[in-house]
Amino acid sequence: MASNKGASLSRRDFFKASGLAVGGGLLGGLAPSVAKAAVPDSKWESHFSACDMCFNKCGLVARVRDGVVTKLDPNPKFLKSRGMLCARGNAGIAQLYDPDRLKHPLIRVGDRGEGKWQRIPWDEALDMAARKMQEIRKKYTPCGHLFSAGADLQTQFVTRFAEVYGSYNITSHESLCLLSGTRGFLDTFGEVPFADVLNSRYVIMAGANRFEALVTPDSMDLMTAMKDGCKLVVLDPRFTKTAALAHEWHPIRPGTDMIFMLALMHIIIGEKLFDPEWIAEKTSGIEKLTEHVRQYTPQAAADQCGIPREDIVRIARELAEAAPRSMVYPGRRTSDYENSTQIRRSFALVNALLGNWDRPGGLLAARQVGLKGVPYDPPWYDENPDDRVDAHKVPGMFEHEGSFVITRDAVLKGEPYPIKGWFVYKTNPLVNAPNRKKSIEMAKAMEFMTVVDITMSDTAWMADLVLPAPSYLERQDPCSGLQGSVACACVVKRDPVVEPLYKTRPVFDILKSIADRLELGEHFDFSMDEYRDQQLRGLPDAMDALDRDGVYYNPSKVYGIYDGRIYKTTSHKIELYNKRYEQMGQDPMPVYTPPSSVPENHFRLVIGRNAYLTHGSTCNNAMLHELVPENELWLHPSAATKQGIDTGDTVLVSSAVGQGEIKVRVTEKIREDTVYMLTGFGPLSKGLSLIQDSGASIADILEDRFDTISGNASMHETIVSVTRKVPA
Ligand SMILES: Nc1nc2c(c(=O)[nH]1)N[C@H]1C(S)=C(S)[C@@H](COP(=O)(O)OP(=O)(O)OC[C@H]3O[C@@H](n4cnc5c(=O)[nH]c(N)nc54)[C@H](O)[C@@H]3O)O[C@H]1N2
Ligand SMILES: Nc1nc2c(c(=O)[nH]1)N[C@H]1C(S)=C(S)[C@@H](COP(=O)(O)OP(=O)(O)OC[C@H]3O[C@@H](n4cnc5c(=O)[nH]c(N)nc54)[C@H](O)[C@@H]3O)O[C@H]1N2
Ligand code: SF4
Ligand SMILES: [Mo]
Repeated sequence: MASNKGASLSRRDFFKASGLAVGGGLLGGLAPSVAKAAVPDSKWESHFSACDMCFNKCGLVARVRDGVVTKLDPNPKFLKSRGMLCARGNAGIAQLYDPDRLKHPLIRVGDRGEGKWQRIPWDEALDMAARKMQEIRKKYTPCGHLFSAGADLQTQFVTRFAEVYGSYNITSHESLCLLSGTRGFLDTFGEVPFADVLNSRYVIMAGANRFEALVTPDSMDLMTAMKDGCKLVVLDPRFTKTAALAHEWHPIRPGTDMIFMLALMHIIIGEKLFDPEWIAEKTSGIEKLTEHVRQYTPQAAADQCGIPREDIVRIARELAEAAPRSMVYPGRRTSDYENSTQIRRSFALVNALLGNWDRPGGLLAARQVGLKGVPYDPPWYDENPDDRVDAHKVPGMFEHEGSFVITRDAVLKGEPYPIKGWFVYKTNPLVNAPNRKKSIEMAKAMEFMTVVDITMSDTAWMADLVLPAPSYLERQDPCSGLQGSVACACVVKRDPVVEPLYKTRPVFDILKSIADRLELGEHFDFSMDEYRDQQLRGLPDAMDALDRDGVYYNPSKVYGIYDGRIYKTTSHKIELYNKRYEQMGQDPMPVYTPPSSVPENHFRLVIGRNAYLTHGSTCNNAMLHELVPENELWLHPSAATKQGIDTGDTVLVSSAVGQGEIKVRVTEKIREDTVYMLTGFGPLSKGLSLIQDSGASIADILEDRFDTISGNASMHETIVSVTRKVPA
């Protein structure tokens, strides 16, 4: 069945060739302690690690007494997070010692989703997972098995496993997060930029919330820059914490950011506020852009987005005056509209026009981190279909990320081919993908579903086999390269700071064991230490630095990376006009179409972050639960008065796909035509004890639309009605 196409060096040879012995234990020894505190009983230890309460991976020092983690402190040498550990980072202790953690492998014994489980030994669990994967591969081809993984240092092993098993069907959290933004910037600059917030003099932040949705170092750098005189202008239909600290807040009509950006360009070009030499040298398409933005007058934009014409003109002039130390902040999550790629491309174009690129205070090119990939040669499977199950539905999908919502539709239809197995690691689509009804049906369509998690998430709740993983404070991870604008291009590693509390297994160990059972063991024939040595093979000083400081910095170039270099675009320049889009039948420059209108007594439902929670994965954390015990629906006073709704009332929120009952918070912090609620509450799972019967699940209500270029989910396209529930 499988032939080793193109494999010239086996995995074992690869590690041998590099002079590394194979055969070390799966888990290496405990991290060397960084400092033994001078207390007489010497039972205190401090260990470096990297926070895993969100993707930022802030450097930390764990204070351990008698084998118990008592405190997590920021690592002062970790420049990317500017020596910060946020509320969630501090609450990592409550994740480690959470009584709701999974402690044994569990097999479903009742109906799917009924919650009847039986403990089974690890060997039996792994035998079963391997047997079922083999059955599915035989019956439906290797592509008949889907693999989904969230943001994590071990995610690369899920991808590696999926590929050697033979499936192209791999989805990540990214198609629920940022891929439309990635597309828009990539197709302008040829890469996805970082933002030099620290050195900026003027920042327009639209559709992002850096003082609650923490991204390091941008969140801290923005505060520092503002103290140094940087102006912050926020466009958000909600009065977020970022809006509260900004110089200006404009409650923009949702879905109209593109026309605002086009009007900025109208003024910048009309008033010749750009540097013609820079534009001529670095960009292509200025004539076409000039012609294109003529129609987008400040008045036309004001009529659409609700921001006064004079403000649009003034902001354009101020932004241009501060250029190139200014920016339209690129944002992070862009899973909002069906035309999000084009919306974000309009952000990219304003920056390109002003030359806010590759220079202090603007957008920055990627730096050299220096970490090496560890290559592998997956076998070839002749019986496989030609492509991913979600292929050819949108023109700009990322091959390696796919689209979760398109994949789910394909699974439900069984077209173009059936998918009957699902392996899920550290991601929770039953909470974080819109239209939960479909996710439930998707789980039900599976012949076998395995979930590797630390708690009984809603996704685990729907599985056949649930495998308990160690938390980040108990496990060894590969190294990871991180970038954060000027702050750093650095490498971190993670080692256990305490012995694992339960008989958990990291996903690396799980996949290695399954690979052995499927006679694919040669592709996992290495220990984590050996893997890390391979990653660090170009950085001879890195391991010492990691042991000494908890972080390794690559002193690479920050600015002027593109001096004398061509851009990775079709024209080899920054593309104001995108020829490839023209060839694909897409608009080569963003064309504004108004968002769907919101009927009377209806609202647009938007999503967004709270500084105390990470998506749906920390609502049940004991420390954070005290801060945010349930979710509420934000509703403007005028809308509330119309329907006789008060703060604390329970309402029914209904969309075209589902509904939920939730308490209301009447607040002026939101536009009259918009409502908002947090994700992660109203769980299906009975294994999350603190949030049982708390709040509603927004995944039940959100429609599952997607960006028509990238296939990224579009989660601000849902219109809802809100009606007061009369107490029985
Ligand atoms: N309604 C709504 N939907 C959203 C968003 C939103 O704001 N609102 N945001 C979107 C965005 S930007 C993103 S990135 C995605 C994120 O979506 P997900 O990738 O689903 O992110 P999390 O909710 O953090 O889920 C992580 C899962 O990993 C588990 N986990 C945590 N630590 C570990 C560990 O150490 N090991 C293992 N094995 N498991 C672990 C958690 O218990 C949880 O089940 O959601 C998207 N969807
Ligand atoms: N505390 C915390 N920090 C996090 C995370 C977390 O879960 N918790 N998650 C991390 C992840 S994975 C991500 S992707 C990032 C996300 O970082 P961001 O993208 O900055 O975060 P969001 O909270 O999604 O912010 C989107 C904002 O857009 C607003 N908005 C809605 N519609 C419109 C519109 O049409 N126009 C404009 N201008 N604004 C609109 C929303 O009200 C919201 O405040 O945060 C990261 N940091
Ligand atoms: S931002 Fe907070 S939760 Fe995220 S990695 Fe840093 S400390 Fe941890
Ligand atoms: Mo995200």
